[in-house]
Amino acid sequence: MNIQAPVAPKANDYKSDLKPVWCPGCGDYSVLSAITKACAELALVKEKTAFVSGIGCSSRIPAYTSVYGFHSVHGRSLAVATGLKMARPDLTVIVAGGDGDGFSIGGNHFLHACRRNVNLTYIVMDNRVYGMTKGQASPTTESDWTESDLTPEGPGVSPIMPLQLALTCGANFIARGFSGDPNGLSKIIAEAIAHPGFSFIQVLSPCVTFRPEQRDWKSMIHGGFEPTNDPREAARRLLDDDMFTSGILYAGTKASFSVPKSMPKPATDLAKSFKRFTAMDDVGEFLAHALALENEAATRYEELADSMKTHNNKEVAELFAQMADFSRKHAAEVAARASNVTVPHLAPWEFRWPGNEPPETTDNEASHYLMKPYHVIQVALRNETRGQEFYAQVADMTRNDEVRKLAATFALEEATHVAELEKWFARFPAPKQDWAEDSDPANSME
Ligand SMILES: Cc1ncc(C[n+]2csc(CCOP(=O)(O)OP(=O)(O)O)c2C)c(N)n1
Ligand code: SF4
Repeated sequence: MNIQAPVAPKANDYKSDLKPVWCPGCGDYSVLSAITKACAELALVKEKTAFVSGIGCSSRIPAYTSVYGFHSVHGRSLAVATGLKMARPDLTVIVAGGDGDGFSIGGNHFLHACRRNVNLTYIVMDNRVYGMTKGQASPTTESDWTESDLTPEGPGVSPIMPLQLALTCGANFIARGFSGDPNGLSKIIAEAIAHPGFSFIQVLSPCVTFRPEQRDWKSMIHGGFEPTNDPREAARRLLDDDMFTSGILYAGTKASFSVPKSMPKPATDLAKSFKRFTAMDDVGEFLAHALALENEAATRYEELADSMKTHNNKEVAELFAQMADFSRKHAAEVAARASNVTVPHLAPWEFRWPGNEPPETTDNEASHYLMKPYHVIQVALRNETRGQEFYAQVADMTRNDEVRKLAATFALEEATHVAELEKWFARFPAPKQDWAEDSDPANSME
């Protein structure tokens, strides 16, 4: 933990200038106040504090604070935070998100974060619903809640019990708080941050829009948990829990996880790693790479075509499907050349790409559901150029004449595709600057 400063900071020092876009009355406002108050109480150094979240209404919270923030991917906040803490053990890392983010799509990360016991503080703002996507049931929703059109007769399955899960999986600090008691909550949060290892706080934070009945939580919440460092005693207390008991349930004594000293360092010399990955002297191995390169490119284009179809972006879906066809044709041409060569079957880890994936595979972040045909051409152009560079490198480095000849031919073919694609820009001119603005977004909090 990083303690600062001769002048005692105030909660407001940890708030950003952004005005939260949560619905009026949403419990998350008070959670924000409790967190900033806890930061002030501990006098955390802002530059040494990082706040990581996933996706959801609650996951917007880092932007409303003035510490470093990372609004990451749905369900992946704990993975991001774990990586961050491992790389920068000097930082105080706080993680927050919703019950959907943390227990549904991110449920697996939650189990392993508890057992790994990295020194993080994880605050789940639990409203027993997916707020941001307009009110679907989450893993903590009551089995008989019938207000969602998706589950008109209720989810019909028992809600999970986050505190029980955290205890059995090995979290070192476990508590429950309530947004309606921001002072009590800020004390719990401060204790959690100061406690070593993985600290988990379930905060009951009403979604007044999709679960208006949760306004009654203020009359249902009650104290009762007293901290113990005995997991059996904590388990016994949970047997009597009605899901509204608040306080610190468990404060364990396990040491935090830290990176073993012998951990290998990531490669830093890219040029060296490129050489190691691409010097290919065997014709069969080279053709196995060429086939995989085209087939993987086609598969990713097909996935993108499907995804665009789902978003009703038909023109772009068709163009991606066309790109997939081209890649499949190229794969067939490579296969024809390989007909009298024994091409080994390589396991995924046996491929020697210069990066993590075949060079013509579209990056996941290159797509956007509102993208235009112009962007598809940009994406395809980048892929073909990378393919061309890959083949040119192989031709340059190999000691086998046949591989050199084939790789040079493929590089030339890729160059032809690049030239061809460049002409396509005339067919699909650049879109207006506001192409990414959605006139009918999935949910707007403003
Ligand atoms: C990979 C992925 N799947 C689904 C979504 C859609 N999505 C956005 S937020 C959300 C659930 C939010 O619920 P919760 O985590 O409980 O947070 P709340 O909005 O209630 O605060 C979902 C399913 C997404 N953004 N990304
Ligand atoms: S939808 Fe619910 S969780 Fe989201 S801001 Fe509104 S009240 Fe809060």
